[in-house]
Amino acid sequence: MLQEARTQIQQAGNLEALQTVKTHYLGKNGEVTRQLKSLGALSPEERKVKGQEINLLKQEIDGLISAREAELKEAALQAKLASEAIDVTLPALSLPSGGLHIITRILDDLSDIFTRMGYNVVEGNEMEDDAYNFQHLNIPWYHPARDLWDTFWLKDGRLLRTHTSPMQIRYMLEHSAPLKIVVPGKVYRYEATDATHESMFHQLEGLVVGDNISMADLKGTIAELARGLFGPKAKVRFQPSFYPFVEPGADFAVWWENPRGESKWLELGGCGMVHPNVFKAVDDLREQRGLPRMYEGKTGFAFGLGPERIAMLKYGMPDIRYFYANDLRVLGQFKGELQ
Ligand code: FA5
Repeated sequence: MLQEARTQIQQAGNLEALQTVKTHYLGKNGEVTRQLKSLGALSPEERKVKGQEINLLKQEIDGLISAREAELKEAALQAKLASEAIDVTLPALSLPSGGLHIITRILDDLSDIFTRMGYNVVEGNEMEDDAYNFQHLNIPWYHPARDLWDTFWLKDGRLLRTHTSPMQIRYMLEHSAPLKIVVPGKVYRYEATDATHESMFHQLEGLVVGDNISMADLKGTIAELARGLFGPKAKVRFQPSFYPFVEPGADFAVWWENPRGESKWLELGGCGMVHPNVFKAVDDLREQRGLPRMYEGKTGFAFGLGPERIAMLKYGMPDIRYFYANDLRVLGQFKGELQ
C-alpha cells in the first residue's frame, strides 16, 4: 500500500488531486483508517504488532503528502510570480502626446527674435473692415492693387483680413511714436491653392515708426531676422516691388544652407518705407477721435512675411498644404527642438 500511495502522491499534479489521494488513504473511510478500525477484531498481541505497523504506515503516508503539498504550493507560487513578472528590458509603451504646430512654433521663434530687438508683440482680429484692410492703407476701392488680395467677404460687409497690415493702422491710432511692433496671425485669401499657396496662412507684420528711420534700418533689421532664423551665414536680398502702403517698396529673400547641404533663395515677404498717405490716414482718424495728429512727418518702415515659407525652406517641405491637412505623420515630425 505504501508503494502504491507513494506513486499516487507523486503523480498528484495539483493540490486538489493530492487531497483526493489523501482522502483515499487517510479519510474517514480511507484505506488506512479502515485498517485501523479492523484492529479491534484482533487479539491483543496481534493488535500491538499490527497497530504499530499501521501507525507507521499512516505517518509515512502523512509525511509524503505534506512534502508533496509543500512542493505543489511552491510550484504554484512560482507560477504566479512568473505571470506577474515585469521585463524591464522591454521597450516602453509610448504615450501619445500633443505638441505645438510647427507654424505656431515658428511664429513664437519670430516673436522671440523681435522681442530681443525691443519690439512689442500685438495681435489683431481676423475679421476686418474694408477701411482698415484697404482704404487707410492707401488702397482706395477703385485701386487695381486690390486685385493683389482676393478677398473672402462676410455677409455683413466685413471681410477676413487678407494680410496683417491693418494692424499698422489700428496700432498707430491708439499708440504714440516712436514704436516698434510685430503682429503674428492668420490671414485669408480667396485664391486657388497650389504647392506654395494656401487660402488660410500666416503672416508676421512688422512696423517701426520714429524719427529719421531709414531704409538702412529696414535692411539691417531684415538681416538680423535672417541670422536669427537661419544662423550667422544667412544672407538677404532686396528687389524693388510695389505695395500701395510703402514707398519705396521691396520684396526680400533669404539665402540659407540647410543641414542637407541644399541652399537657395527664398522669397519671404514684402517691405518698404511707410507711405506718407498711411501716416496721413492715421492722423485723420486720430483727429476724428479727438486725438492729436502726430504721425505726419514721421518716418518708418514696415514688412510682412510668411512663416509657412520659412518652414518649407527650413524643413524641405515640398507642399504648403501638408501643414494644414492634419496628417500626424507629417506634423508629428516637428515635435523635437527646432534647429
Ligand atoms: C502682403 O501681404 C503685404 N501686406 C506685405 C507687406 C507688409 C509689404 C508691409 C510691405 C509692408 P504679399 O501679398 O506679398 O504682401 O504677402 C506677403 C508674404 O505672405 C509673401 O511673401 C508670402 O511669404 C506670404 N504669402 C502670400 N500669399 C500666400 C499664400 N497664398 N500662401 C502662403 N503664403 C503666402
